Amino acid sequence: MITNIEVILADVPTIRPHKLSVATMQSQTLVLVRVLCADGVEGWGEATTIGGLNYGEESPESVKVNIDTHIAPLLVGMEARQVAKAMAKVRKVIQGNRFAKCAIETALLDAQARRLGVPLSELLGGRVRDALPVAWTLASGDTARDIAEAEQMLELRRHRIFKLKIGARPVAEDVAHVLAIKKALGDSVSVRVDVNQAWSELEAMRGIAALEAGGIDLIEQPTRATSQGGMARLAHRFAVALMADEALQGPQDALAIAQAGGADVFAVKIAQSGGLLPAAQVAAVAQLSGISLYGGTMLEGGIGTAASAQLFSTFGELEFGTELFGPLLLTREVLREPLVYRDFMLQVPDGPGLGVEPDMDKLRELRRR
Ligand code: MUC
Ligand code: MG
Repeated sequence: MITNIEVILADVPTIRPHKLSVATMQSQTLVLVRVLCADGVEGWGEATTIGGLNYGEESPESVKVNIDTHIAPLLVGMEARQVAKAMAKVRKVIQGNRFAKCAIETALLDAQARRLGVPLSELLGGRVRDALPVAWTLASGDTARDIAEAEQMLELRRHRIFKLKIGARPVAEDVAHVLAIKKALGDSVSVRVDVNQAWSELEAMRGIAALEAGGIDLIEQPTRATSQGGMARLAHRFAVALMADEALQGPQDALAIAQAGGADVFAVKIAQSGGLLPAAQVAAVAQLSGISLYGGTMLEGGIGTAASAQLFSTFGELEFGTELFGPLLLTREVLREPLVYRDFMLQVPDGPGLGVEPDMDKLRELRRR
């Protein structure tokens, strides 16, 4: 039986300012959910987002208040082993709140997998890979600093895929910044951009043409998430891969985008999809439609990153890799044992459940009071 659900907010500074077109992050608010069960098993989930309400429509504070006030009372007293039944109740009664639902579903699945003594991936169909390629996001805002950072990552053998955050500056300036980095790093690394919706369709036509000519591999969410027609026209016009991120808020969007030809690649995000199982449905739509997969992040800490890794490990095809580097952007670790990044890959934890343990002493110190 589910006996208690707790939401913990913890503010952790980032290792450097992280500049997106929608926000500059100096710190990240981890949103962690802990579900306690009568049999002594507990499960953890994460609902971390980016920049308060700058990126998505749920904030750390709204997730906490909505779980505490509306979602936890629905679940306390229900059978903890019946995860699908519990989530069906939440999804029937609660509108929206995809990040909150994801954290709850993750915690329930973590608890159930621990009970069964298997990694969470085994409840999601079973893993087909034990390690995932991981991109690093260059977003210091400074070209020389980004190049130095990328060179350091190559040297450490931590990342050889780089995603550049652009869209805050005029198109020509952004293109010059990206192409300077591509030129410095050479052809053996993959350089991609994420515009986070900043461009108009006309700006996108100019920007994408120049980036494609410069050897950039992937263009993420160049235009407004709501402009499905625009993305479809751009995807039709250019050979370079276009990826949907903010436009993809669950299986229904996945189906609509696939039917409209609105993307070549899906950035699958567990929280943005509304949970691990809806995210698996997003991936299934992609696979059925010939759309490639990429494992996205909301810059979560170790819990959400492990949960994402458990799901992405089950994807047969993962052509564009993942960006599960969230914990590496933070100055503090909240797990007892950090996730392992080695040889350009994140090792998918193989212990029961998420395969990671939160460090309660560190969380006590970091949590908001
Ligand atoms: C996004 O839009 O993809 C992922 C990496 C990063 O730096 O920001 C996020 C969000
Ligand atoms: Mg993105």
